[in-house]
Amino acid sequence: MRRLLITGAAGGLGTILREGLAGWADFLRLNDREEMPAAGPNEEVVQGDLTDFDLVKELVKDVDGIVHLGSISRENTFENILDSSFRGTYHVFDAARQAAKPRIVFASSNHAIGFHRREDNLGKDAPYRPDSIYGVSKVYGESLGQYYFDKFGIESVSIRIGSCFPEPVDRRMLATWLSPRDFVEMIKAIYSAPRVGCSMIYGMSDNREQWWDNSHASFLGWRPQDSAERFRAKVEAADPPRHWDDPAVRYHGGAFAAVGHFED
Ligand code: NAI
Ligand code: 15L
Repeated sequence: MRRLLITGAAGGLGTILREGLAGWADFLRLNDREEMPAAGPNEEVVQGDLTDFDLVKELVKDVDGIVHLGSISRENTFENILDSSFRGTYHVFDAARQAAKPRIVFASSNHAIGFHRREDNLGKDAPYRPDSIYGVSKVYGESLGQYYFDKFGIESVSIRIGSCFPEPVDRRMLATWLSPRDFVEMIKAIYSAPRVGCSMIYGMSDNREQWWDNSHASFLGWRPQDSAERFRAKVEAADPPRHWDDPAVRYHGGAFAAVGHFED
């Protein structure tokens, strides 16, 4: 399973995967609506929008897997999220159905469960509690994965990514941080596993503070190697503590849960 399509390849995570999977993947097809660096060996770069279904059908041809990162990656207007996330994600799953049913990784988010309180540790059966329209779009993407598995047998893994950046930059990320290295290794594990069915895994490193339980996903054989702990002193010095009942501290989703409706 080493011929992969990566959508959203010009973005932060797309860039991490492009570098991290080079040499491991046999072939990477890279899509984004923004410009991307030119193709290297065993790469193909295709600029275009996921709202174009004909384009998406071309993109999924001849691949074993799709890492679907392409979407607006934070709260935005409903119209923008409708096009980029709802429409684009449907196109990816349905094009996969019409092709050879490649295994799909869906970049979900902690904001699908962002309105749970931080004292509550969440496992695989935690009810959805989206903290934004963006979070609702991730609930929808996870549901598409379930539907396309139940009806058509398309395997997928939804990763509820915490905060995947070079390093944690605030106190919340001491719990939610997923190191780029752990993310790359997670993707390799997903495409190396003999079967994944329709699964969900939380995307966080081996941080001291843990809000999410990944024991149900141990079959993937993925073990995070990094921890946010080595950044604690730096983060705490830069980010003063807030009251525990501040909504940005009370909920898993942090600021996404604390702010009002984007379009007001
Ligand atoms: P990003 O904003 O850096 O990259 C997203 C890319 O998707 C952009 O390059 C954008 O041009 C592209 N894109 C958006 N709509 C598109 C469309 N209709 N057609 C083609 N390309 C489109 O975001 P980042 O951080 O790389 O995140 C990637 C994915 O992971 C997103 O789906 C995001 O929601 C998800 N995620 C990321 C987290 C993180 O910590 N970085 C946390 C949770 C989820
Ligand atoms: C996300 O879903 C966003 O894509 C990312 O930019 C961060 O805000 C992340 O969640 C987070 O919760 O830190």
